[in-house]
Amino acid sequence: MGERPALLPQPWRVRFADGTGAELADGLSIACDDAPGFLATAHWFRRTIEAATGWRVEVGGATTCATIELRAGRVDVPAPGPEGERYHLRVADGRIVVTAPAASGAFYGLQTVRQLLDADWYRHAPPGGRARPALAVGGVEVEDGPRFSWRGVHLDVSRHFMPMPFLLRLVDLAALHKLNMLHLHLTDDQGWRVPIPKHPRLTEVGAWRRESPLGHGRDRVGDGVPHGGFYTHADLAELVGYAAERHVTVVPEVDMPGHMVAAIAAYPELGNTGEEREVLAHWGISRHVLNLEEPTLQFCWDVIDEVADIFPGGGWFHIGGDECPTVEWEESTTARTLMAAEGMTDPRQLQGWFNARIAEHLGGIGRTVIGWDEILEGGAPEGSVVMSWRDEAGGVAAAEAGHDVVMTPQQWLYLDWAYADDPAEPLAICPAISVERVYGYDPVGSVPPEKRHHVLGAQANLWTEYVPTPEHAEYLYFPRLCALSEVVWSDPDAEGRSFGEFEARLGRHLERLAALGVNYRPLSGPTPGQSRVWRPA
Ligand code: TNX
Repeated sequence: MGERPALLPQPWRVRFADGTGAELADGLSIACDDAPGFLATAHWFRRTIEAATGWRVEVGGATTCATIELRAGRVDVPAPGPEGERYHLRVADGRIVVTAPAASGAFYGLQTVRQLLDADWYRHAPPGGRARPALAVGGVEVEDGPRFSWRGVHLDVSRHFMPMPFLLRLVDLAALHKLNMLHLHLTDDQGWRVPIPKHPRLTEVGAWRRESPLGHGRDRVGDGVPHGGFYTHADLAELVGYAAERHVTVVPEVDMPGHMVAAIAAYPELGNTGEEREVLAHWGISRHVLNLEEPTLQFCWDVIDEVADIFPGGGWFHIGGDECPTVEWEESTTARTLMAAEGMTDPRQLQGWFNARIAEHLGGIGRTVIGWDEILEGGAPEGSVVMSWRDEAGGVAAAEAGHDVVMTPQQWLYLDWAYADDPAEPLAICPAISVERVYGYDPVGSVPPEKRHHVLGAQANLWTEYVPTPEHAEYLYFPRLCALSEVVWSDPDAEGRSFGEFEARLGRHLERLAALGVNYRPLSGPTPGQSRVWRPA
């Protein structure tokens, strides 16, 4: 018997048995209960295994002679997250049986089965194209389920456009860590990435910028290289479908009323001055924001309708709301008139007014508003979900006020920060968040016990000002995302839980990421190629 498989995220209950539990071989069959989504999940697994082994795998209805069985059924485990995502897995007596109340649980059970196999089974073809030999799988029993319902990863595709294959790969990588939310930041000052047929200049003009900062943004040196891109509706529909097959919900964000310079560049009438502007070619917070006139609200509603159509998004719609300076409003007659008419005393209240109008529209199309914690300042719309990014205080205040909360505090979960305050790390927005720091984060730690039910979960965010390529995004995500998966999935009070124990498992889990060709940061630090600093061995 070799080493026990390193399961990650750590399941709530695991009992390894001695000896072989089952053997997988060519002609493997998967029997599947007739419950919603189970068959699709079985076929996802079949495709993965066929690609890695060169075997023929059959999927059929319930039978007694299949090696793998997917059964619909109740699972008892004290994990507080959604029951449907739980699973029970038993490898014994020549069979692998996954029982789950819903297809998402069956999917997670099968992700755990993959972790019982060799790391090489994460590859896309068997060695040399010859079918793999049979594989003995050790006996094991797992009872598992999530700690939180929101287990998120975020990607900013505005600051740097990320090609479709990377988005699909990110879904796969998230799902293998049992993460279930992909938050896409689709618009910002530096680029608009989703076509809106009623307003074609958003992508014709807004998707492209003249250049990007070279080196750190504060140095104000441009690289002279045009950058941009956008997804088509067919691309985004593919992403949504691909994600759904892997039980990942894609939540779209259209950031408003600040972070809108790309839209204002396309349509200057959306701004407060009517001046022509270019899509921003530097980073930071722009003072140029949307005006508060009715046609501009109508524009936002058009965008929301179109984006909501593409992304069912589990019913959520992220309206951004962060970093919106009020200087232009203070100088605008329309905004000042509005303040007077509404009896407002502070220009911050204008953003609350704007949010309320937007939330009313989203409510009308059956969507729940999510916003960054700044939306609390003008009075967050009732029923909105708050993403607490500046620190945890916004999340605590939101929970106190009865809002649901997703914790994404930058001091723990901003993966655009460097791993270490070390010149060998590649250029990053700032230092430093280690794998250990992410692992040590507790999403409810700062929330009073009687308000903790408002915490839906946590999410790691990747802003891409300093992330020009998918390879670099992978470097920043992994292995910190592995640590996040354990924060949002596993039992925080498990016996023997420690960073040392996690790190040992992580070391072996990285073999899986290596088989997938992920450009992760080794635990010992960046390779010379990753750090872009020559350090002779
Ligand atoms: C703040 S987090 C922002 C982003 C930047 C990020 C850089 C948030 C809601 N707004 O626009 O990209 O800092 O870390």
